[in-house]
Amino acid sequence: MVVSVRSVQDVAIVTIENPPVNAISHAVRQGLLDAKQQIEADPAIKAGIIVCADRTFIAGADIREFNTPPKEPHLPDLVIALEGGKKPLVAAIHGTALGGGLEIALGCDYRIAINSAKLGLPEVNLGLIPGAGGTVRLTRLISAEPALDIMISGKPVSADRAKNLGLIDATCDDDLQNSAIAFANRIKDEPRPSQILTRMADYDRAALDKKLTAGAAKARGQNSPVAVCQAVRNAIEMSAHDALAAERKLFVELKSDPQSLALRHIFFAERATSKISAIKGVPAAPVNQIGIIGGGTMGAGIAAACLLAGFDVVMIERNDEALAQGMSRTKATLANSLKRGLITQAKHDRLIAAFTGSISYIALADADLVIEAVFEDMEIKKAVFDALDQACKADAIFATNTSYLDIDEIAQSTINPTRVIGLHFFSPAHIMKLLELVTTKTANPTAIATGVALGKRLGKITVPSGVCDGFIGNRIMSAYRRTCDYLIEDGALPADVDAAMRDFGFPMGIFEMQDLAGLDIAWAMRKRRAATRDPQERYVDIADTLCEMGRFGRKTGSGWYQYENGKATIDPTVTDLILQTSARNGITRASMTADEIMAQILATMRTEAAAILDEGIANSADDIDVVMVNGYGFPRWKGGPLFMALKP
Ligand code: 3H9
Repeated sequence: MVVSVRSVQDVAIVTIENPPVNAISHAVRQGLLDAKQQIEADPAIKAGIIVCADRTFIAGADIREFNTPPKEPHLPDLVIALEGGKKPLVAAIHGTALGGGLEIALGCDYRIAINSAKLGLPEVNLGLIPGAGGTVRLTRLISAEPALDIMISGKPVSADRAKNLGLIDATCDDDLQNSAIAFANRIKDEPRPSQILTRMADYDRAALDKKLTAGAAKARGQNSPVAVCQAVRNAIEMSAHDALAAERKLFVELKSDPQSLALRHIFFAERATSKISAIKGVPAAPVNQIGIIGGGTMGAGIAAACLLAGFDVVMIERNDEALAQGMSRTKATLANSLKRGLITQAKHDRLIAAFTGSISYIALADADLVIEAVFEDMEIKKAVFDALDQACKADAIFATNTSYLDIDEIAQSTINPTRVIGLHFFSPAHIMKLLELVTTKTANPTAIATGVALGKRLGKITVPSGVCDGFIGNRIMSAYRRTCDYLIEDGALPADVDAAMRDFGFPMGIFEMQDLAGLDIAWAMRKRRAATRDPQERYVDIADTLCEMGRFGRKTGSGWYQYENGKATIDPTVTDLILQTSARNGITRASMTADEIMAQILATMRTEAAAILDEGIANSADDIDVVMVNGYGFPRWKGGPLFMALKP
């Protein structure tokens, strides 16, 4: 029974138990409707409470059911049924009340939440809008502006904020169920509050209009934020009955919108990446202390990420000056988190106390896991791993953050290659969600399981990858960057390629991105590889020439573009260089449309992805989509290059 009813004197307690997150499946909808009817029919019952078992209140409609024909009772009708009747209902919220979960709570007369609870309508993240009256009830209950903020951001609010907004009526520290029973006993004989649909919280029309216009403009080609704006407008301009009908229509349309299909695909794909069959049932090694080798941008960022996740961290650098710089980079990140209110002063101080540094590897004697993030040079890395072999305990796990180097070779240089894995973070490491877990030929299941567990603790999406040049993400990016070099030699200009990518939905184009990251690192790598490059392979040397001119991107004021006060402009010098290069190589330049540019970029991504799958580097096409969406700016609402190919 996913929904059960028991009573404590004259209060009925309706418990939903549908693990893992009490999503509203057909059985839950039917169970709740039956429970409501039972409460109404039982003369001994004066009020009811809806509460959930396990870790959370209802996390929303069951997204998996969206791909099957809808079955009665439908959620909007259930909410209306809860709202009607003679006896008051109280929603008792812990964990998260999301989407349809919050809509059920809005169908109750009162909402009480435990202090740690979060409440939100995140449908926009799935390419949808709330479809069970949420747009209308939330807008009318807490006012249009905050309702719009909640729905358009998709971000949940804390119980405290929800109380201030009037979204919930009471909070409690713990013992939610007893607090809810006490609450129900207080209100059971009082007149029932008016239904939310009959109310209309005050709002400032001019401020709201500004927000609605800005919200729709920021959508960048996404349909659901625009639909949210429309639904909020409807909620204040139409009768409740009409606004509910209009919401339903928008929801049903969006459910079959390719953007929603893509976002739902990514939602499940992200949760599947770390379910690796080879480590099923294998426990992770316990990790308390993490060593970080190198305090550069990556090392310092990884240290901050580990501290924020509650680990003790020891940073190792080659001398006192480098150590001081590295540690202050990490501390600056923590200070920034404090400034932005993401952590409290007490937590900040705890993290600082958990952070130590040394110029001696001996300080790693107790480290359970060490992550190396030094300069990308095989010999330097091997020297680091040699030092780790000497200093660390026998069961410590070693990881390298290399982006390109052969981790099998690094592993083989150590005494025990089975404990070596790759943990490829993305910059800024404490923010970027993606983590590539590189599994070498020799890595043992415990080391891999520990990498997965670490990713989870850090709040990352961990995607396993085999060893190859660039692993999954950088390998695909190198391939399409090469294609973009061909495109500019064949007739496009960098600004054409960048505009095509931005129009497609990338936050920036490949040339803008190179200018931001700096052109010098890739140049150094190309020079290292020059000797082994296939002379038959087409090679475009425009980026090399830019570097020879000292144009390393934004940091030097010029690269593919010229920069003034941070603003990029097209530089005729670069345009001339491109035209001359085409002429020198006997290429007749031909203009290209944005669609043609994107078709070539996507085709390259797919060809490289197919090779990656063939070689067993990635476990699945979905994993590749997750990497491209979370690490390389591929628009989430298009689902990834492989999803697009399968479901255009
Ligand atoms: C909606 O409500 C529409 C309505 O307005 C109108 C309808 C008419 N359904 O994320 P986790 C699974 S739209 C089905 O790893 P966490 C998830 O796949 C919905 N399954 O845990 C995973 O399965 P598995 C609006 C769901 O603790 C497992 O639960 N709601 C759903 O890191 C654990 O998930 C949302 O968009 C679902 N709704 O985070 C909320 N949710 O174990 C979406 C989760 O097989 N959910 N699963 O891999 C979340 O944001 C997070 O899952 C949550 C927990 C914060 C709840």
